[in-house]
Amino acid sequence: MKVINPVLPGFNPDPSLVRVGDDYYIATSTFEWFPGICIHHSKDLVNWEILSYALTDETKFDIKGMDTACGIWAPNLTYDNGTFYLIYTIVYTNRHRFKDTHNFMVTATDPQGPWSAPIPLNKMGFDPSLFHDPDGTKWLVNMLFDYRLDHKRFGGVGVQQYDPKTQKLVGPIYNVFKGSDKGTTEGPNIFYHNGWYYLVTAEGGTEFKHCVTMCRSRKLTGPYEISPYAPILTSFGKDVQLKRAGHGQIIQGKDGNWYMAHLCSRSLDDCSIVGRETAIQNMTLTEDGWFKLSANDTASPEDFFEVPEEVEVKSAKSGFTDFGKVTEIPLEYMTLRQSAKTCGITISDGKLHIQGGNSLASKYNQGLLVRRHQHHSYDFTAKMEFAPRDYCHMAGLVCYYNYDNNYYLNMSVDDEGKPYVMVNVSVNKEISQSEKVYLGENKDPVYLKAEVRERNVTFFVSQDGTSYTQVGEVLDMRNLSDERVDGNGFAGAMVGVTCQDLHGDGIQADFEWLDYSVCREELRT
Ligand code: 6LW
Repeated sequence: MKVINPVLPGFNPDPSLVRVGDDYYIATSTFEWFPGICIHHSKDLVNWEILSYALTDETKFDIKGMDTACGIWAPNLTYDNGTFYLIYTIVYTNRHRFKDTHNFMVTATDPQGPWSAPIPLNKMGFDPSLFHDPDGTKWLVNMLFDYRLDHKRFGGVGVQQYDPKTQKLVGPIYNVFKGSDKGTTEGPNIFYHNGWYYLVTAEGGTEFKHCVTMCRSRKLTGPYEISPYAPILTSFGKDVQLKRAGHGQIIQGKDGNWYMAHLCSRSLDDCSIVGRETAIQNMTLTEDGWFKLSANDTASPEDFFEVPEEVEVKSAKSGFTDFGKVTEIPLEYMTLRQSAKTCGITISDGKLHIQGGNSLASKYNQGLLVRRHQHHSYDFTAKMEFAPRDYCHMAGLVCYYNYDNNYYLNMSVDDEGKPYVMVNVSVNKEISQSEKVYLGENKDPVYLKAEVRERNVTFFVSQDGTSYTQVGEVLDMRNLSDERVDGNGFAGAMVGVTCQDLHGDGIQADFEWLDYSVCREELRT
């Protein structure tokens, strides 16, 4: 049966795929978004749903004030003898020549938690993973970052033993692989099969030269030889839909076949508006003990992969959220840097309530609740009740990449107290705003809509939910992509609702429902 890629559409980068019996799990990076580390679950590699987030407790996981694209980088989820091991990096600094990359481990007997308190590991680099050697020992594997200007910044792959009893790293650090000629060696993970230690790494950088390199050795600590098929996956120089393919993880499925999860980007004009997503490829173990793509000999990512069984493809979860019918914030929605509770985002009396927070330019106390932009064409609509008392009170619908890059259809009042909506545009350091569209007297509720159609997004307002008026001009969704934001772009466009209180006298916005409605041509089931 053919399965369409990506399996995890939208901002779901750096996949770590693990199989536990008949269950598959994928952990992905979340950066400054809260909660931390998204864990998807599937029974068949076909149907996936968000199972949980691993880092939900702000007392153990504090990313308040983090710069954009810092926070949680590539996680690694493994399982051994009844315990799930989740390793991750909190990147505190990623500026100029330095990266402050604190690696931690949490464990659980159930991927839905509770997860243990974080165990500090090291700070020598990012993309850590845990290797469970068949001999019973455990080893931390991570890329080694080198700030010295006369050394390669990506200094190779470090391997050091981890002692579960003392929860400490012990013994020497072996630099087992300095990288191929592709460079930028990261995302290292090791698995053992048939007498070989296989080392899989991401190389070429997560942009358009990204690739997956594979090595093997008879000894964990090397020496490793590079596969003759390397790179075993790359989009570079290929006419493929899945660009930026890299950061791979290979597992053996319950059907005995081999699969590789990897990140990719369905970019438009080389802009990854839907972020870096997760796809799966079929892998073949060759006669001479190497892994290569099953579908082609050019290491090109395929738009489809195969599973042996016919599986019923479940229809996607509805994008309509009626707050009269839910008591918890749906798992597809996220907040920034702090929990919904801390940000004053609650559900009661059949409505979502967002306390006014800081401006969208802030790294603190955001009253903002958004979900991943997972399709190139969809409508996002919000039914809002909001009674601003002055221009310092704003609330509405936002297409958000980070604090410098977002489009905000917001409602406020002018100095005569007349309510209006307009679109505030922030693209890196350029800011602008549309003309105001004044609302009639009966301003409660208002319906706010974003129509996203590939490269374009258009905003609308209605006071009856039927007839909509355009607000501002058509805007370019490509500006909300990894490639066009200043500095690091690692996340992906998000869409949702927000409220600001820049007066300090307390204001909230209430939402009866939110609707993320995918356009027909994008429907995949
Ligand atoms: C990830 C690393 C990377 O940890 O980007 O560019 C980081 N390479 O593999 C964030 O996705």
